[in-house]
Amino acid sequence: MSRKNQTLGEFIIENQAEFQYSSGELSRLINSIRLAAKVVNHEVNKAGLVDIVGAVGETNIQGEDQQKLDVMANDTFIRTLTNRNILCGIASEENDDFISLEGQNGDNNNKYILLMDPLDGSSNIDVNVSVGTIFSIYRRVTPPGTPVTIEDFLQPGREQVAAGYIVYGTSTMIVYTTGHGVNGFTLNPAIGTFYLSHPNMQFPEMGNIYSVNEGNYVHFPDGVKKYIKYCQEEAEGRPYTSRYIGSLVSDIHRNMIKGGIYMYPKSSKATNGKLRLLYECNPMAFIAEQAGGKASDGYTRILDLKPTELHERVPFFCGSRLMVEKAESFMNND
Ligand code: AHM
Ligand code: MG
Repeated sequence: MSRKNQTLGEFIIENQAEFQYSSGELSRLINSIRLAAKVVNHEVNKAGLVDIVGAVGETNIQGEDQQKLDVMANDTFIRTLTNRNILCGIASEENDDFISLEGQNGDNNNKYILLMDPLDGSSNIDVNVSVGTIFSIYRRVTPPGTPVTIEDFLQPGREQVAAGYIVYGTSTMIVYTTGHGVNGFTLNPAIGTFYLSHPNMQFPEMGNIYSVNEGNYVHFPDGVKKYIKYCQEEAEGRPYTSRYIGSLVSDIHRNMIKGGIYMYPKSSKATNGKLRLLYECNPMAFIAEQAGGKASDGYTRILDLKPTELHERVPFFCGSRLMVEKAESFMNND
């Protein structure tokens, strides 16, 4: 249930009943993500001051070492989540391996694991363009009381219990799902509070935006080339509008609000595309489906893929259902 002026904190408490088996851990987890998001938001907002306070690797006027923002975001999320003792494991796009957390008294009794891309699109920071954080939460599959193993992290995306993203944009938003629809909260920076601004977000079934790095066109498979040409033809409401920020979170966020398709296909240069299944595609696919959209690798539902390694990449087509289906039909007929 949502109501006017509802804060994220109130929303979490009022909707806790929807978390099956919940003993409040998932609520505490979302609360911790909210806290880390505010810290990262504060740092990202200062990024333009780098010439004044000192560049990465230098010491600033307060005598603090400047950290790269993606490293800072990674550290902030890991520290905030570890300190609150609600997870048994974390995997991050920034770390080679997963981290096993012991929990209180070293008992390994926590049941959730989290995977994240702490600062996606970070090459956009230097030019003042939106970046984001993406997270994905699962229940562990190995027995409680033992250290987590790789099996806990290599679950198909359909097993996610929650997923979300934070967009550090013209305003900062948290958008997340626990499998009961998608809700978006906007930060009021003056008081540091997220308010429910986008209840029950829905991907329009059809849209007129296509988002893809067309610079890679010559390297794309024929089906993708044909679909791009289809988007550009003059017929039945086409040509569509091309919009590509190069920040996955922002591109998907815009398309979810306006209607559109995001594509990062495989190419002759990158045979599995670029995006990471566990940190980027699965959480975005869960959100897209919860909002009535669709996500696939061009042939197979993203959430049905069985991951084989932590940092695996997959081609990604995500957005308005009818647009993704159309792109798939071009791939299948090729
Ligand atoms: P990153 O995790 O290294 O930031 O890369 C992911 C980003 C996405 O946000 C974005 O959609 C894509 O890379 C853009 O890649 P490209 O510049 O190849 O179009
Ligand atoms: Mg990324």
